[in-house]
Parts: sequence; structure tokens; C-alpha cells
Amino acid sequence: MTTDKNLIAAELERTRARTALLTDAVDDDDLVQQHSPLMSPLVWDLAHVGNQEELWLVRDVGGRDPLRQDIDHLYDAFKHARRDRPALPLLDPAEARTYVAQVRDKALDVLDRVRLDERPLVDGGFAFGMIVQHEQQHDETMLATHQLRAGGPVLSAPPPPPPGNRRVRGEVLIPGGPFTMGTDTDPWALDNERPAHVVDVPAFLIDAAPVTNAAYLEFIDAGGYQDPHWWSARGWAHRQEAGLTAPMHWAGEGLARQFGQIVPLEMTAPVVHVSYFEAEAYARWAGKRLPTEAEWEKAARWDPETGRSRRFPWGDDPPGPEHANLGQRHLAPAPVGAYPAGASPLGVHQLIGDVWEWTSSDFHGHPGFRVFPYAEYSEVFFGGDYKVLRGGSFGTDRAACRGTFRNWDHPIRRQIFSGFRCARDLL
Ligand code: AVJ
Ligand code: FE
Repeated sequence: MTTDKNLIAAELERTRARTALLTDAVDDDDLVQQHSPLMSPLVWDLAHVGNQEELWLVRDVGGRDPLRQDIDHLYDAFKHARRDRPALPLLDPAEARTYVAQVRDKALDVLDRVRLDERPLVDGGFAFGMIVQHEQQHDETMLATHQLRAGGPVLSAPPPPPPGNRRVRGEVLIPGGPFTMGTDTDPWALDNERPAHVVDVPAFLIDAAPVTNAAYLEFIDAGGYQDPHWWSARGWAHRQEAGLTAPMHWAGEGLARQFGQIVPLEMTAPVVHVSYFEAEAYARWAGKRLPTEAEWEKAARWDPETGRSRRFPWGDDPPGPEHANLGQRHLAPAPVGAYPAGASPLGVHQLIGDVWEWTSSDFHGHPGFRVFPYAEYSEVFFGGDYKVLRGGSFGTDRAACRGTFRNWDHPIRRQIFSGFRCARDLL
């Protein structure tokens, strides 16, 4: 993104303010509790963020001595499953806050002294961008933990998102032909977004907007959860075993739980908290399918005028509040049509922000993929039981989302802010 050290420091600071907001919203008892076996205690996320910053910025980039090598194993995500983390001898909330502040002091000192063109790891500020994005990713995870937490609201009521526009509906034709997927040039792009490579995508139709609560309710009312016909074999087995009847956090009677409050479902907004299997079943019921990852990216980035791929649907400028619902600015997806300035040149809306969108693609490296800087970020997940999600949600920060950004999760997961849009072949 930048080699301007003041800008990098500002991004680190802005990100830490969000972490503080999420962790100061509850008391210490709450921070150490596990609100769901799917999630870590919030105090684990907090110290883990500091530990990653210590490993990469203080020790690796800075070449400094460790602050707390003794705790590395506690915050290594591969050593302990989320469900086992509450039983570990973790730093308590006060210790965790002190630790992350001490790490940050050292990291800012490293930033002051480092030459940003010295090694690939710091070129273009990469290592700092990676740590900003890592903390923002955990902030989104912590926001999902907040959504799972029992009890009343603790996050302050944000302003409502902008109004929708009923005319944003139907499908958009994306013409066939090659486009450039991935990137070589985005300085903060992570390894799995690289390299840029040409993909030939046949013409297809894609929904102008994500599937709304109203549309999803039609699927439910039509008996969609009762009819195996719409579901894949695995999807149906999961639907049966988990007893699924509606998206997660729906409360019946047109209501949903939203961060400790029961609120009416916003019928014109994208459905959120659905698994891949539910998205796949809806799409089949609607006579459509989910887009592939390449289709999604072409719809989001391809400029038919120039043939080049943009950073974002609206161009190369970073997301502003007029483009997309990002960064926890609102605590819910916005109605369809709320971001006309964020549409793609062909008129596809809300590809960035609101809800992560399930694609039909498994998670693999792009052709020519090279691990950078560590295999545990993404390479170890290639070929696993994961589906790719694209576009970011209302809980994703602008620093952690781009037209090339790739997220992934197990197809049964729905505690994340996941929705979808449909696609189909030309007849
Ligand atoms: C990219 C969201 C799948 O949370 O598992 C955080 C991000 N990686 N710490 C995850 C991540 C290491 C990752 N996702
Ligand atoms: Fe992490």
C-alpha cells in the first residue's frame, strides 16, 4: 500500500483502536470465557495478535530479542484447537493488554528504524501490512464471537446503513473471454492472491446483488429445508444432523438476534450466517448455481473498456463509506442498492462488503503460487475441505479486503458473516 511510515503507523493505530473497542466492551470475566466452542476466548485473540506482531515485526523484521518467548506455544493456532484454548494458562486480561502494548512500542520503534526496501519481507511495507491485516482479521473473528455471546448489547449502536434501491435486481451478463485474476503489484496482497494470471471465463450471468433475506425466506417457505432434492448429498446429511431450519441467529417470526438484540429481519438486505451447503441448496432451488471464484473475481474486477483488472469494482481507489459497507461501520449488511458508487462497470453491486460470498471453488494456490512469508497462512489449507469466500463483510476492515482477497472456510460454517449471490450459464 505504502512506504510512508506515518501512514503505516496510522493503520497500526487505527487497527488497535478497533481491537480495544471489541475487548473493552465486556468485563474481564467475559474476556476469558468461551462463548462458543467454535471460537477462542477474546483474551486469546488479543494476546495472539500481539504474539504475531512480536514474531514478525519485533523479532524477524527488527532482529530484536524476544519479549515473551515462553508464551509462543500458547498463541500458536496450530498447537491448540479453539475449543481447548480456555483451559490453557493464558495471559489474563491485564497481562494481555500490557503485552500487546509493549510489543506495539517495540514494533513502532522497528518501523522508525527499518529501511522499507531492504528485503522482500518489508518491501512496500509488506510485513507491517500483513500484521495490520492479521489483527483486522482477528477483529472480525472477535466480532463474530460478540455475535455468539449470550446477554444484552455491549457494542454501541451505530448509525443505520444507507437506504436501498429496489431497482438493483436481476442478473448481469458478464461477457466471455480472458481476464487477469490475482495480482503481482498490490504491495499488501497476501501470498494466496498472487501471482497475476490470465483465466478464460466463458460468458455467464451473475446476480446484480447478494441474495436477500426476503428471497431466502421464500426458499424456506417453499419447504427448501425439507426437500433433499435441492441439497447435495453432503449438504443434506449435514442439514439433517445439525437440524438446520433457517440461517444461524434467526429467531423466528421474522426476527433475528443481532449482537445481543432481537431485531426485525431487514428483508431487503443480504441474508447472512448461512453455510455453503445452504447457499448451494438455495441456488439449486432458484434454478441457478454459485459462481466460481474466477467468475466472482471477473465480475468484480474486469473493466470491459480497457480489459484490465481493477483493484475494486469501482476502480483502484481504496474503499470509502460511499463504496461499501465495511469496517464494522454498521453492525449489519446494508439493503441491496445502498452503494451505487461501489458498483462494477457492468452494474454488479455490493461485491465488496456486507457479506462474505460463498463461491463453488475449493481453496488452492493460484498457478505459480509461492509461499510468502509463511506456509501456515494459507498453503497448509490448500486442498482441504474448504470453500473460497470473496468480497468481505460489514465486519471486514478496508485494509483486509480487495478484489483479489481470498477467504476460505469449511462448507458447514456459518458463524462467520457469510452470504452469497447466484450465477448461471447462458442458455
Ligand atoms: C483467512 C480468515 C481464514 O481466521 O482462520 C488469522 C485468517 N490466519 N490468523 C482465519 C487468519 C491466521 C484466517 N482466514
Ligand atoms: Fe491469527
